[in-house]
Amino acid sequence: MARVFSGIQPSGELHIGNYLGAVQNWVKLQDLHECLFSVVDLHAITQPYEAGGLAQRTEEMALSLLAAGLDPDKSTIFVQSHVAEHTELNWLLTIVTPLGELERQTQFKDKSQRQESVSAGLLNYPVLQAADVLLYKATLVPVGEDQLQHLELMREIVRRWNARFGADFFPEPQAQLSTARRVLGLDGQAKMSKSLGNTIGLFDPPDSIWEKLRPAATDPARKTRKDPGNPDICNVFTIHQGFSAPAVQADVAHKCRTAGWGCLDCKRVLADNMIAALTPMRERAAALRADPRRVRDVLRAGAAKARALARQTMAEVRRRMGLLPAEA
Ligand code: AQP
Repeated sequence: MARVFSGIQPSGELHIGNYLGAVQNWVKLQDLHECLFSVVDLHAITQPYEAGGLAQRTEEMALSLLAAGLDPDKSTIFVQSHVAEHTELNWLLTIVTPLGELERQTQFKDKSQRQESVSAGLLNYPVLQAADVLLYKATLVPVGEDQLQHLELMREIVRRWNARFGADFFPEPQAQLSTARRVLGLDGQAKMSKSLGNTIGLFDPPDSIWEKLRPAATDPARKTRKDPGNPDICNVFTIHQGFSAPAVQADVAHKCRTAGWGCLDCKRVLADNMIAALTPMRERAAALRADPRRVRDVLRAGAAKARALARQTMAEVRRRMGLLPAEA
């Protein structure tokens, strides 16, 4: 049994890109491994944000994860800032992190281009991510494709830290990708992203799902109904792979390649399958909203469990790095 860690930022509503790229996989992994999942609020504040709404967004993200199928009896679910050791380990890992590697990260370059003033926090984002995973000595990190470069850097940080302070103390974590590793936004341009507003929310009602899906970009080479399409480069097909049964996917791919139907026909089938999968989640979210104490209890218990593990790791990290113990 591996130990699994992954996180999600409370930077907006949970969308189908997050779900297909990561959360759907988390739900499966909790039956196979020891899992910790965190709402990473300290990551979310590396982008411009409104302090007034952060606490509510954090709670809403936790609620969304429960509605999507995370089970607190199987997984440890908690808020990153409730376990102070994340920031402590973050600082200690910066010592072995090469500045050049941080500046080379694609996500840093992309996100810093969208901001007028770029903070050191945004540059440091992958080091905090390394701290998240290493604090629990997790070996498996289920993420979308956009996080692979950060995972590579995390492994480099492990190698450097281990070489200097203790051979094999931290395991090298492995990324685990889902089948829908990169869901594009509905415009077919950038990746589907909370902050870009190109999403379908996990709890969108049926008419809104159809409204958003109907004009969504497909294979650009398919200009008319008679042109055959290529499902391998069609974002709508990527979404089919997350919501439609294998036999339906095969049928959809065949009809696309042979121009057996139009993109709108394909989207109707997808909308039906999405609505069938998402309706129970929307209903669970509504039930949780009616009982806010439930989410808070889950987060309190999750933080207590995570803190106990984090403290063990930090005691050893401090010792290996030569810090004077507080009680000495
Ligand atoms: N479009 C996507 N396709 C596949 N996987 C995705 N993920 C995010 N977008 C896609 C995966 O979802 C997990 C949680 O992501 P996150 O909230 O930590 O940060 P993110 O990747 O930056 O997500 P967003 O939606 O793009 O948020 P903002 O706009 O705030 O930056 C990760 O495992 C991610 O790979």
